[in-house]
Amino acid sequence: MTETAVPKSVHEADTASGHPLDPVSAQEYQAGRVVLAAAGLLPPSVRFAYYGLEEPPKDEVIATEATPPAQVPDRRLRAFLIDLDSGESSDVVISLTSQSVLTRRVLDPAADGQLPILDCDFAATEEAVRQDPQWRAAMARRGLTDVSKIRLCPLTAGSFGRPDEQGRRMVRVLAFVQADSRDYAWSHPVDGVAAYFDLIERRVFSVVDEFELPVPEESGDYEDPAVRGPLRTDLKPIEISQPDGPSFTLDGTLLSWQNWSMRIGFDAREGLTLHQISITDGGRERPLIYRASIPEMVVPYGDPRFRYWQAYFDTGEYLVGKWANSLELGCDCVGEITYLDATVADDLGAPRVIKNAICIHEEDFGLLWKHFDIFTGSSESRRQRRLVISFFTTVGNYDYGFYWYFYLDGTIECEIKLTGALFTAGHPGGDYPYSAEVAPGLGAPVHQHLFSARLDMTVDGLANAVEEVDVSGLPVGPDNPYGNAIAQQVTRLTRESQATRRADGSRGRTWRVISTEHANRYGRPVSYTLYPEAAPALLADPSSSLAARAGFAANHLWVTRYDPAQRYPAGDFVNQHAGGAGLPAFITGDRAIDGADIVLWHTFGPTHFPRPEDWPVMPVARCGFTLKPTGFFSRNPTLDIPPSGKHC
Ligand SMILES: [Cu+2]
Repeated sequence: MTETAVPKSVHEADTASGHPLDPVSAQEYQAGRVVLAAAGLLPPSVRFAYYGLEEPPKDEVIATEATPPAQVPDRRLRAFLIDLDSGESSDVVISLTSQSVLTRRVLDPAADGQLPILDCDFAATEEAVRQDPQWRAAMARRGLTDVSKIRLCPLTAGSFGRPDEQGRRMVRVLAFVQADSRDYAWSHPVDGVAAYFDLIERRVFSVVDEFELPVPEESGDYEDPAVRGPLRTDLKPIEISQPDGPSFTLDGTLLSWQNWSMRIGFDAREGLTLHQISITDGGRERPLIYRASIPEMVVPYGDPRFRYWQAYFDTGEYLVGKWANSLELGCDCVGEITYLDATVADDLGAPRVIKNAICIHEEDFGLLWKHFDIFTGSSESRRQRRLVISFFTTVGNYDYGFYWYFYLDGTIECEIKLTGALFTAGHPGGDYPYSAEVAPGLGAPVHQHLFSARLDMTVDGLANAVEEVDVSGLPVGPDNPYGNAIAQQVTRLTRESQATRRADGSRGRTWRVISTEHANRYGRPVSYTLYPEAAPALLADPSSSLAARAGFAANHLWVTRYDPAQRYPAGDFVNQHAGGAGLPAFITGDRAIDGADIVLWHTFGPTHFPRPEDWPVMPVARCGFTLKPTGFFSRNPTLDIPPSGKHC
């Protein structure tokens, strides 16, 4: 334990500031249940596959703030309800203000897709599959007769247009051996056999048994001294202390730090959401991003054998926010930490508080700037620091940390930390191209982690536009006789169809979000630039089911005109959706985006060929993107940062 401060856990009562974008409180979830029950929508067989805030449209929120106390927007909740007996799935929006059901749409699962996986689907699947005679026979053929030692993963099924799967709410189930309650099951995959399970009929309707590979035996239990060896004893403590406390303030959900200001939100589906991010400059509050979140991610696997269907939309199918961890001071976070609890709903729509779900703190981040001047002899340096807002979630085998960083110089970064257990398979030996051998006979198939950031930009107001900026060397010519010229090529993206772009590291490609109303003192539009990492986009063949379902991941950049209904890049109902929803559908109207209220959607993330060093637990891998002010300020905005010590 290296922390010196006592954690401050901010509880729900403290955060209920009455702002229209505040997360749903426990009382509100309960009040919403009363409205739904009164409407006859909650018979005992109904479960909540999602339950959260239906945010008011942007113009209503802005109007409320412009002339308080103008009419406060209607407080609305959205619920995805599924009847476990009939399978009937519905999307319901209710008003807490008027205590009424506003809209209710019953889904046609064959066309609309299925609602997300429920908490109860995990236990129900394991229990039922273990009883299935055909699956048991497949296990017995592999010498696995004690089914109590087999753990099962209910995995989202995708959509392959098969008649026996059409409209059926289902999961595909892979098995792992767990010899005792401490055994690390991911070490022991049972490959070649999958149970296809109907979640409504609660039965296995098909067992696929394609091949046999020995179940790998080597233990991966990294907590076992026999596996990890003795712990090191030569790491001296590092202590982080802020004797005067942190430099930020939290007023309800309003977070202020240095010149930054934003509201903190949390949603069962998206996890952390940031709202109304602005920066004060010369006494003037300048809006930057109305809403920032990571509303989708997909993890498609690249092994074409019987696990070809493996692709998890952790956000749209499993709801990453719902699986948020309770963070521990001194372990997950060190230093002067402020925690916020998150309140989500369980399968019954009852509130469940995740203690310490959101972590807020400041970090020293090395040098901000430094110069020794050879003419004056002056030597000055300043320390950079950043405000960190984060949460961590565990979806099945993987653990993901979502981090937003705000820097003194106006830079914003989003970073995802990927860690946890690789999803494993048997390894057939030899140079099998689609999987790495990470322990004897244990394979870790290649996969991608593709995240989609939704950035509802408001750079100095609602009227924004996007320019693609490439850089290249110019050929020798009359204006470039020595061939040293380097220039930017700037392309204005004026329509949605034109703004479906790929990153290009060879051209240093960036995207600049400019204000079409405000210029800087050089007469050029004020702007913020998105710096992508330029890793591969979706690698699945364009004709594949996956390419249709994860259409958003085909491009690194999309720009759409703001529409409050367009929130999820793979569509509202991702689970078993046949494809085409989300961003590809959003842009079919090919709206004009020049000088409009626009939303940027950015796809990023690693293509992961696992290494032996990623096993048995993976050191954190990182991915993300950066937003930097580009002529947003007139000069370096940090000249007023004081030296950090008297001797500096
Ligand atoms: Cu990975």
